[in-house]
Amino acid sequence: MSSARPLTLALSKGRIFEETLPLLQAAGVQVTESPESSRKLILPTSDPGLRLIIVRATDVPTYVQYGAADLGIAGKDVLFEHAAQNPGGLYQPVDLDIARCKLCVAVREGFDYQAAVAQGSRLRVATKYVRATREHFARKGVYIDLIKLYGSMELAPLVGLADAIVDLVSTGGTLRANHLVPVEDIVDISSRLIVNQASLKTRADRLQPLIDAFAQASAA
Ligand code: PRT
Ligand code: MG
Repeated sequence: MSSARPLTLALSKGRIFEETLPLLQAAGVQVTESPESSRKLILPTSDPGLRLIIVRATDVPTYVQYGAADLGIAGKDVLFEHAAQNPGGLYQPVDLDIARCKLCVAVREGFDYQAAVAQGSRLRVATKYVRATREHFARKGVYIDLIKLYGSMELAPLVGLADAIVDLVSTGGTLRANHLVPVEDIVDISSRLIVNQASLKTRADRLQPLIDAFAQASAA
Protein backbone atom coordinates (compact mmCIF):
# COMPACT_ATOMS: atom_id res chain seq x y z
CA MET A 1 0.00 0.00 0.00
CA SER A 2 1.50 3.35 -0.94
CA SER A 3 1.00 5.92 1.80
CA ALA A 4 -0.71 9.17 0.81
CA ARG A 5 1.50 12.13 0.00
CA PRO A 6 2.13 14.17 3.15
CA LEU A 7 0.19 17.36 3.78
CA THR A 8 2.35 20.36 2.95
CA LEU A 9 2.33 23.51 5.11
CA ALA A 10 3.93 26.65 3.60
CA LEU A 11 5.66 29.04 6.01
CA SER A 12 8.09 31.93 5.75
CA LYS A 13 11.19 31.87 7.92
CA GLY A 14 11.63 34.44 10.64
CA ARG A 15 8.77 35.57 12.83
CA ILE A 16 6.05 33.46 11.21
CA PHE A 17 8.08 30.25 11.47
CA GLU A 18 9.07 31.04 15.08
CA GLU A 19 5.52 31.89 16.15
CA THR A 20 4.03 28.87 14.37
CA LEU A 21 6.27 26.35 16.20
CA PRO A 22 4.35 26.60 19.50
CA LEU A 23 1.04 26.13 17.65
CA LEU A 24 2.39 23.02 15.93
CA GLN A 25 3.71 21.80 19.27
CA ALA A 26 0.27 22.23 20.81
CA ALA A 27 -1.04 20.13 17.92
CA GLY A 28 1.50 17.44 18.84
CA VAL A 29 3.88 18.16 15.96
CA GLN A 30 7.62 18.65 16.53
CA VAL A 31 9.93 20.38 14.04
CA THR A 32 13.55 19.49 14.69
CA GLU A 33 15.30 21.52 12.00
CA SER A 34 15.34 25.30 11.70
CA PRO A 35 15.27 26.99 8.28
CA GLU A 36 17.79 29.54 9.59
CA SER A 37 20.50 26.93 10.11
CA SER A 38 19.61 24.07 7.79
CA ARG A 39 19.06 25.92 4.49
CA LYS A 40 16.67 23.17 3.51
CA LEU A 41 13.49 24.37 1.83
CA ILE A 42 11.53 21.22 2.67
CA LEU A 43 11.50 20.31 6.36
CA PRO A 44 10.15 17.08 7.79
CA THR A 45 8.15 17.07 11.02
CA SER A 46 7.64 14.43 13.72
CA ASP A 47 4.40 13.57 11.86
CA PRO A 48 5.26 11.63 8.67
CA GLY A 49 1.96 12.90 7.27
CA LEU A 50 3.01 16.58 7.50
CA ARG A 51 5.95 18.44 5.98
CA LEU A 52 6.87 22.13 5.85
CA ILE A 53 8.06 24.18 2.90
CA ILE A 54 9.90 27.45 3.47
CA VAL A 55 9.07 30.24 1.02
CA ARG A 56 9.09 34.05 0.91
CA ALA A 57 6.26 35.56 2.99
CA THR A 58 4.67 37.11 -0.10
CA ASP A 59 4.81 33.77 -1.96
CA VAL A 60 2.91 31.73 0.66
CA PRO A 61 -0.57 32.50 -0.82
CA THR A 62 0.65 31.56 -4.30
CA TYR A 63 1.88 28.10 -3.22
CA VAL A 64 -1.42 27.45 -1.46
CA GLN A 65 -3.62 28.82 -4.23
CA TYR A 66 -2.02 26.51 -6.80
CA GLY A 67 -2.12 23.52 -4.47
CA ALA A 68 1.67 23.12 -4.22
CA ALA A 69 0.99 23.50 -0.49
CA ASP A 70 -2.25 22.31 1.08
CA LEU A 71 -2.12 25.04 3.68
CA GLY A 72 -0.02 27.99 4.75
CA ILE A 73 0.30 30.88 7.16
CA ALA A 74 0.42 34.49 5.95
CA GLY A 75 -0.07 38.01 7.27
CA LYS A 76 -3.27 39.87 6.44
CA ASP A 77 -1.08 42.48 4.73
CA VAL A 78 0.21 39.82 2.34
CA LEU A 79 -3.24 38.26 1.84
CA PHE A 80 -4.85 41.61 1.05
CA GLU A 81 -2.24 42.46 -1.61
CA HIS A 82 -2.36 38.92 -3.05
CA ALA A 83 -6.16 39.08 -3.36
CA ALA A 84 -5.88 42.22 -5.49
CA GLN A 85 -4.34 40.07 -8.25
CA ASN A 86 -6.13 36.82 -7.37
CA PRO A 87 -9.71 37.38 -6.30
CA GLY A 88 -11.44 34.40 -4.71
CA GLY A 89 -9.34 31.32 -4.37
CA LEU A 90 -8.20 30.92 -0.78
CA TYR A 91 -10.06 29.57 2.21
CA GLN A 92 -9.00 31.44 5.38
CA PRO A 93 -10.48 29.49 8.29
CA VAL A 94 -8.48 30.73 11.31
CA ASP A 95 -6.99 34.00 12.52
CA LEU A 96 -3.97 32.67 14.41
CA ASP A 97 -3.32 36.01 16.14
CA ILE A 98 0.46 35.68 15.61
CA ALA A 99 3.04 38.05 14.06
CA ARG A 100 0.93 41.01 15.12
CA CYS A 101 1.67 44.54 13.96
CA LYS A 102 -0.03 47.60 12.49
CA LEU A 103 -0.06 49.06 9.02
CA CYS A 104 0.74 52.75 9.48
CA VAL A 105 1.41 55.98 7.65
CA ALA A 106 4.73 57.49 8.77
CA VAL A 107 6.60 60.68 7.91
CA ARG A 108 9.89 62.39 8.70
CA GLU A 109 10.05 64.13 12.11
CA GLY A 110 9.00 67.73 11.55
CA PHE A 111 6.92 67.06 8.43
CA ASP A 112 3.41 68.42 9.11
CA TYR A 113 1.33 65.61 7.67
CA GLN A 114 -2.05 66.93 8.89
CA ALA A 115 -1.32 70.33 7.35
CA ALA A 116 -0.26 68.77 4.05
CA VAL A 117 -3.48 66.75 3.99
CA ALA A 118 -5.60 69.77 4.96
CA GLN A 119 -4.00 71.90 2.22
CA GLY A 120 -4.83 69.22 -0.31
CA SER A 121 -1.24 69.03 -1.53
CA ARG A 122 -0.59 65.90 -3.54
CA LEU A 123 1.38 63.53 -1.30
CA ARG A 124 4.08 61.20 -2.55
CA VAL A 125 3.69 57.93 -0.68
CA ALA A 126 6.18 55.06 -0.92
CA THR A 127 5.11 51.53 0.00
CA LYS A 128 5.06 47.89 -0.91
CA TYR A 129 1.40 47.70 0.21
CA VAL A 130 -0.09 49.21 -2.93
CA ARG A 131 -3.69 48.09 -2.58
CA ALA A 132 -4.03 48.93 1.12
CA THR A 133 -2.41 52.33 0.55
CA ARG A 134 -4.61 53.24 -2.42
CA GLU A 135 -7.74 52.24 -0.52
CA HIS A 136 -6.72 54.12 2.62
CA PHE A 137 -6.10 57.42 0.86
CA ALA A 138 -9.14 57.00 -1.40
CA ARG A 139 -11.29 56.59 1.73
CA LYS A 140 -9.81 59.83 3.07
CA GLY A 141 -10.34 61.56 -0.26
CA VAL A 142 -6.63 62.40 -0.46
CA TYR A 143 -4.84 62.34 -3.81
CA ILE A 144 -1.46 60.63 -3.75
CA ASP A 145 1.34 59.72 -6.09
CA LEU A 146 2.14 56.16 -5.12
CA ILE A 147 5.71 54.92 -5.43
CA LYS A 148 6.03 51.15 -5.31
CA LEU A 149 9.02 49.82 -3.34
CA TYR A 150 10.01 46.28 -2.39
CA GLY A 151 11.72 47.00 0.93
CA SER A 152 13.53 49.53 3.15
CA MET A 153 10.63 51.95 2.86
CA GLU A 154 12.00 53.88 5.85
CA LEU A 155 14.70 55.33 3.64
CA ALA A 156 12.33 56.99 1.17
CA PRO A 157 11.36 60.10 3.20
CA LEU A 158 14.97 60.59 4.34
CA VAL A 159 16.36 61.00 0.84
CA GLY A 160 13.43 62.88 -0.68
CA LEU A 161 11.86 60.02 -2.59
CA ALA A 162 8.54 60.38 -0.74
CA ASP A 163 6.69 62.57 1.78
CA ALA A 164 5.25 59.56 3.58
CA ILE A 165 5.51 55.79 3.74
CA VAL A 166 2.99 53.08 4.50
CA ASP A 167 4.69 50.25 6.39
CA LEU A 168 4.22 47.70 9.14
CA VAL A 169 5.15 48.75 12.66
CA SER A 170 5.49 46.50 15.67
CA THR A 171 7.82 47.95 18.31
CA GLY A 172 8.27 51.27 16.50
CA GLY A 173 12.05 50.90 16.85
CA THR A 174 12.76 51.00 13.12
CA LEU A 175 10.81 54.25 12.65
CA ARG A 176 12.55 55.86 15.65
CA ALA A 177 16.00 54.81 14.45
CA ASN A 178 15.32 56.60 11.18
CA HIS A 179 13.74 59.75 12.68
CA LEU A 180 10.30 58.89 11.36
CA VAL A 181 7.01 59.17 13.25
CA PRO A 182 3.75 57.27 12.77
CA VAL A 183 0.93 59.69 11.96
CA GLU A 184 -1.97 57.37 11.13
CA ASP A 185 -2.95 53.76 11.86
CA ILE A 186 -4.53 52.02 8.88
CA VAL A 187 -5.28 48.52 10.15
CA ASP A 188 -4.26 45.92 12.75
CA ILE A 189 -2.44 42.96 11.21
CA SER A 190 -2.08 39.36 12.33
CA SER A 191 -1.49 36.13 10.43
CA ARG A 192 -4.13 33.70 9.17
CA LEU A 193 -4.15 30.03 8.33
CA ILE A 194 -4.97 29.64 4.64
CA VAL A 195 -6.09 26.45 2.94
CA ASN A 196 -6.29 25.26 -0.66
CA GLN A 197 -9.95 24.79 -1.48
CA ALA A 198 -9.48 21.60 -3.53
CA SER A 199 -7.35 20.04 -0.76
CA LEU A 200 -10.08 20.82 1.72
CA LYS A 201 -12.53 18.80 -0.36
CA THR A 202 -10.29 15.87 -1.31
CA ARG A 203 -8.17 15.60 1.85
CA ALA A 204 -10.62 16.75 4.52
CA ASP A 205 -9.96 13.65 6.64
CA ARG A 206 -6.34 14.74 7.14
CA LEU A 207 -6.74 18.51 6.85
CA GLN A 208 -9.72 19.21 9.06
CA PRO A 209 -8.12 17.81 12.27
CA LEU A 210 -5.05 19.97 11.64
CA ILE A 211 -7.21 23.07 11.03
CA ASP A 212 -9.10 22.32 14.26
CA ALA A 213 -5.83 21.87 16.16
CA PHE A 214 -4.55 25.25 14.92
CA ALA A 215 -7.84 26.90 15.90
CA GLN A 216 -7.65 25.39 19.40
CA ALA A 217 -3.97 26.22 19.88
CA SER A 218 -4.39 29.84 18.82
CA ALA A 219 -7.45 30.31 21.08
CA ALA A 220 -5.60 28.88 24.09
O1 PRT B 1 11.68 39.93 5.02
P1 PRT B 1 11.20 39.54 3.65
O2 PRT B 1 11.40 40.60 2.63
O3 PRT B 1 11.64 38.17 3.22
O4 PRT B 1 9.62 39.37 3.70
P2 PRT B 1 8.65 40.00 4.73
O5 PRT B 1 9.19 41.25 5.34
O6 PRT B 1 7.31 40.07 4.06
O7 PRT B 1 8.63 38.82 5.79
P3 PRT B 1 8.72 38.90 7.36
O8 PRT B 1 9.04 37.53 7.83
O9 PRT B 1 9.60 40.02 7.79
O10 PRT B 1 7.21 39.25 7.75
C1 PRT B 1 6.21 38.29 7.62
C2 PRT B 1 4.93 38.86 8.20
O11 PRT B 1 5.11 39.20 9.57
C3 PRT B 1 4.43 40.14 7.55
O12 PRT B 1 3.72 39.86 6.36
C4 PRT B 1 3.54 40.72 8.64
O13 PRT B 1 2.23 40.20 8.54
C5 PRT B 1 4.19 40.20 9.94
N1 PRT B 1 4.91 41.22 10.72
C6 PRT B 1 4.70 41.47 12.04
C7 PRT B 1 5.87 42.05 10.29
C8 PRT B 1 6.23 42.84 11.38
N2 PRT B 1 5.50 42.45 12.45
C9 PRT B 1 7.25 43.85 11.22
N3 PRT B 1 7.57 44.57 12.18
N4 PRT B 1 6.46 42.21 9.07
C10 PRT B 1 7.42 43.13 8.94
N5 PRT B 1 7.84 43.96 9.95
C11 PRT B 1 8.91 44.91 9.60
C12 PRT B 1 8.36 46.24 9.10
O14 PRT B 1 8.11 46.17 7.70
C13 PRT B 1 9.50 47.22 9.43
O15 PRT B 1 10.53 47.17 8.47
O16 PRT B 1 9.70 45.24 10.74
C14 PRT B 1 10.03 46.63 10.73
C15 PRT B 1 9.35 47.36 11.87
O17 PRT B 1 9.44 46.66 13.06
P4 PRT B 1 9.57 47.48 14.43
O18 PRT B 1 9.51 46.43 15.50
O19 PRT B 1 10.89 48.19 14.41
O20 PRT B 1 8.41 48.43 14.53
MG1 MG C 1 10.96 41.39 6.55
